Amino acid sequence: MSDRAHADPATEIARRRTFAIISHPDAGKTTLTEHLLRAGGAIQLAGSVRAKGERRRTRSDWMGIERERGISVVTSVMTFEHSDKVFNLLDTPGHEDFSEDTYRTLTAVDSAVMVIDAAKGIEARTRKLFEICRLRDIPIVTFINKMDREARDPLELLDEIANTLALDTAPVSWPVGRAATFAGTYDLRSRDLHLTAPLPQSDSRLAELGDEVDLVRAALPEFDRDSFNAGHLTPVYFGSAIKGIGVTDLLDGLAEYGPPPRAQHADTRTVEAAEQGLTALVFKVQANMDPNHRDRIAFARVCSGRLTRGMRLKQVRTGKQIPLHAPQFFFAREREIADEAFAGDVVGIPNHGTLRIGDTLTDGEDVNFLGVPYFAPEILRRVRLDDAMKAKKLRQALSELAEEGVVQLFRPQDGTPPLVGVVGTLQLDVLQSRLAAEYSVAIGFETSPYALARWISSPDKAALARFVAANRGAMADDVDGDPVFLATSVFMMRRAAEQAPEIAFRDVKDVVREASPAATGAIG
Ligand SMILES: Nc1nc2c(ncn2[C@@H]2O[C@H](COP(=O)(O)OP(=O)(O)OP(=O)(O)O)[C@@H](O)[C@H]2O)c(=O)[nH]1
Ligand SMILES: [Mg+2]
Repeated sequence: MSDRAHADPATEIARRRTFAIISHPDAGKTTLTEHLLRAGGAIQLAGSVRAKGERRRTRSDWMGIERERGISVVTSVMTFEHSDKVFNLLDTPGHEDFSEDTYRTLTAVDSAVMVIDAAKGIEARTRKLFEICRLRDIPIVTFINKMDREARDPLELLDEIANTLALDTAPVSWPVGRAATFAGTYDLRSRDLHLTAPLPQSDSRLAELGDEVDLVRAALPEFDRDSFNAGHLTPVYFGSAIKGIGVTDLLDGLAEYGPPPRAQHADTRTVEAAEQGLTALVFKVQANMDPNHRDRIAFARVCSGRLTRGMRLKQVRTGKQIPLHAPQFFFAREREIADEAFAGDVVGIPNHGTLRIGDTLTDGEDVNFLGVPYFAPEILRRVRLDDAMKAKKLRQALSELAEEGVVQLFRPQDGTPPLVGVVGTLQLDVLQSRLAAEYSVAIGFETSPYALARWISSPDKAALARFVAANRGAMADDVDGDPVFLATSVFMMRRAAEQAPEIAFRDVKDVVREASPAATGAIG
């Protein structure tokens, strides 16, 4: 990321800003991402979402199905440098069917930008994502978007945030004009106007601004860094992502007070960002980003220490040594070799399936980061293969995509064809579309007799073995080989649980097997 030879780690860590953009679908996360990159000087011309048949596209929605449908399906990672800060930006999908991907991403960030559609206010997914951020002590910056359209009153929106989220709001900027006459923002701290074009002194928007600012100053708290870091207060920006208004305000704010890399919780201890030893957490895997080379990238957040190209890392789960030949910084689909990276950075590590979501990588220590969850699927389907000649290819493709977390895969122990499990049906569409596009395998889905899947475990290994033997026809292995019990109905699941009180049936699995129930339960 930088040319500085032998950069000082403390200085490097202090200039990292690693954040996710979160919200309800369609609030404008990808559009904001595009304009943040533009404001950061990272790209010349911002693309737009759903620019049909046009060459200029957004960077972060790069996958075929994302471009066809104009929605984000996976988190996109972008690392760029601006005003002496290194930003690692993660543009998450808003749709709840992809919430696992978003939740995993939230294990890798130090703050989040919550985007709100100014006409709609706090929507259901935004609220849920906010709650997850709060559980994880992730400070929130708010961007009220689409001010170029008919919007609700700004004070009313601030009220709604404060009331529904129990969060103090400190506006940092204020909108000048509204909807069609939205002309820019006023910086409440520096008192500078950031307008798209100069306004004459006599413009009524400036007079209104003066009155509103007096009111806002009297009624609302000023930005306070400690309250923000503690999660009690959110700084609020107004703007229009699509017009690039208010975006620089936000970027400057993140540079100024966005929290630098924080400590991360692990099973044996808390790992501080400033520690010398290298630790990193794999929170995302993405296959086939480059259609010409069937590659597979594990995205890891560096949690402490300095990562350098050529070093060997220990994969704590297996004890294996992983050579780091070509770590990469990503810019959506584009990439460059990372010679070194520091705490806060997100690096892509090409591999052939060795690295899994939830893996901890270190320079030797046996420590496992917590909090990368899998949720029990709501929907189970059997995969129907149209061309029997492709059975082997399908098997491999399903494993790869399941390791990536596109769907969950359950292989019944009685040898019947695999089941795929999803939280929402859009995941099935993504599976189908990616199997066709990336593996040339056409599939359909058939109903499965099973409705529920639960991970089972027990401290009493003999009891577990007895249960598995007695229920062989309803047992499956997940992608890690962990045992899963399948039931045809809630009633059947309950009955099985009553008859085997020594077995725990879980609907959340933390990738770290022995994580405490508290660590997994906090995510739901
Ligand atoms: N008028 C207006 N439209 C906007 C603005 N920002 C985004 N949009 C539009 O809103 C739609 C959704 O934008 P996206 O950026 O894809 O939203 P998203 O939050 O990334 O959506 P998901 O990733 O699918 O959750 C697109 O049609 C955008 O062009 C804005 O500031 N003003
Ligand atoms: Mg998006």
